Amino acid sequence: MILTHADCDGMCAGAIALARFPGAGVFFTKPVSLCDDIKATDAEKIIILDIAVNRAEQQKFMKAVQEKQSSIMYFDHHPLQREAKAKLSGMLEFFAHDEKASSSELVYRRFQKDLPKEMVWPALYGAIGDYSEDTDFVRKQIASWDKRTINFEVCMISLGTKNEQFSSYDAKRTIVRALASGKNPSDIEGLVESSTDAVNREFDLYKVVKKRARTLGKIGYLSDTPSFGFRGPAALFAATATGRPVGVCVYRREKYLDITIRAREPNIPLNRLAEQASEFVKGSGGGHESAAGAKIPFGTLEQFLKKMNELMKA
Ligand SMILES: [Mn+2]
Repeated sequence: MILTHADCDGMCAGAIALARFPGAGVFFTKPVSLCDDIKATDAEKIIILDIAVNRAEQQKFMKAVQEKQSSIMYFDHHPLQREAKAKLSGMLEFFAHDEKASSSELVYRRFQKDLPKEMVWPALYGAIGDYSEDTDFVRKQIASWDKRTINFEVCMISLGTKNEQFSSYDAKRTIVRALASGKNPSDIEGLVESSTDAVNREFDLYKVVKKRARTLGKIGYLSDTPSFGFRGPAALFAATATGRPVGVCVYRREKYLDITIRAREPNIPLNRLAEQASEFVKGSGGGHESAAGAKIPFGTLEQFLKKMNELMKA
């Protein structure tokens, strides 16, 4: 059984694992449901891909792994403390963790010798789709192919799945199976049209952000993001439209504010900002250095943004 993340890197990593174990089932999960899904999975071998283990869930995760009879392989690149990393290496059948590389790269490198060499394409798609292409592996591999073609195919996955037609787990499983069978993303019926549509909607979103974005210190922000599906670009556009280094977009959920954070400049550790600023307003947050998010209580946005500014000065 393959338990993977439903984003571009997760789908591509899933496809590579599926190509290696064609009989496997593919199940999409998230950090919050990973432990329960491990417990509920009845399989000889479980491969976990691209799912972070949040600090709060670590004990539970280790317990779930230890209690499971199945052999478990785990490939991930989300931030993890050194002690947890050492402990996990001791209890898993195989554990690959590298914050610099994508999960697709990590799983491809592990199974490479048992796969056709074209299976490196999904590894490249996953890496580029996850902004993790700055590795020796990707640089070396991409030199063997037409970079523009690879980038085109990445966009079919990352943009094509932004539309409703391809955003369900079932539709994403179809993509994983197609990639595992050696098809290209552009071979999948409807995916090219879906990507084109997503691009058009993204440009429309930019127009909205340009009109509505406000600023607080070094942050450009949009407090009423119209669609949750485009939150990464919306956050980035909020920075771009206001000429600020950091952009934030806020999406109103039923019980909390969903915050997405992006930056236009390098070396701003967004995950640290998200974690500390959200803790300050009794929320939670984290992510990658260049792409982070948080959940905060209603009415705390201004405090949250002020704290982020404060942390950036420090
Ligand atoms: Mn990933």
